Amino acid sequence: THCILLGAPVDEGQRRPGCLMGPAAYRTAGLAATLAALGHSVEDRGDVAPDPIGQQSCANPAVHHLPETLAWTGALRRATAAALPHGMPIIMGGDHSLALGTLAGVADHAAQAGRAQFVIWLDAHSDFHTVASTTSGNLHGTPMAYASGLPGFDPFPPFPAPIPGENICMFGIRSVDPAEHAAMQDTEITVNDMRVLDEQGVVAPLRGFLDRVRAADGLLHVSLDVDFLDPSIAPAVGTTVPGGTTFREAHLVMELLHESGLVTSLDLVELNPFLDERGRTARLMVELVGSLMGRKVFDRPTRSF
Ligand code: DIR
Ligand code: MN
Ligand code: MN
Ligand code: MN
Repeated sequence: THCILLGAPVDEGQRRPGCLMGPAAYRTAGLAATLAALGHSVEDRGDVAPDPIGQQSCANPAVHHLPETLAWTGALRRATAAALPHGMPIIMGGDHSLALGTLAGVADHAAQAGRAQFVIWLDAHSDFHTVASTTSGNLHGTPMAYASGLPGFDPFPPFPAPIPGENICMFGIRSVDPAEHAAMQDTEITVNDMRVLDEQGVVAPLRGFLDRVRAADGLLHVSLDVDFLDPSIAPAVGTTVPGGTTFREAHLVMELLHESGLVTSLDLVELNPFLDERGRTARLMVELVGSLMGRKVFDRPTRSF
């Protein structure tokens, strides 16, 4: 695979400064070398620059950094869409508001290529607020609602081709606000919350979804939030939530995604290196990308789900 690294030093979607250091931490932790060692070609396109900051506003007084977020959204949308015809974009965040742009960029490419868009959202949070519904005002909590075409995103360009709920699968969920919960009731999104993973493990819930991606010959975007992981193994995130996935659960998700051969783009989000302990979270995230891109102890035949 030709891996295209895009730095997205986005910090404005939440309130704990430090996610802007994420791209540097991934480079320091050896992301490019890890991919190269697995036989991939790697192209680091550097950090994306946001568009000029405008003057947009919205009715919800809680919302902060709206013009900055719109500026990132436009630039990351174009950077993602531009990379996809040439390889697999790996977006090194940056907080999760960057997915407003990357999901829109994948949608642009999907429309161009005439293929359906699928998303696996690996996160403690559903990120299903709208600009109108968010009570924290942190726009990192909104990208899944944007990509689903919900109203309440007035200052944003309409999402190019809203993703049907059947094409979205969430994993690791354990923190959902009331407004998000209500909005998700009206969708067909598959929510594999931690209760589901406790009972069924990761293999069965993944299998059904990957079957659908393959049958549709879809593009599969993976969005990996650091807080998908348990805080005991991944402390470098502003919004830790106890009860997350273990080291092996997370690696197994990545290994199964690799064996599926279906993943076409990847976000790495919410790493806050200022909160890390001697780089351990950055290194774990790089190791997880290694598993997603083919590292294994013993070869197994490519799994057809
Ligand atoms: C909470 C926390 N639902 C909010 N969200 C996120 O602020 O909207 N933390 N995404 O990562
Ligand atoms: Mn998130
Ligand atoms: Mn999260
Ligand atoms: Mn967060």
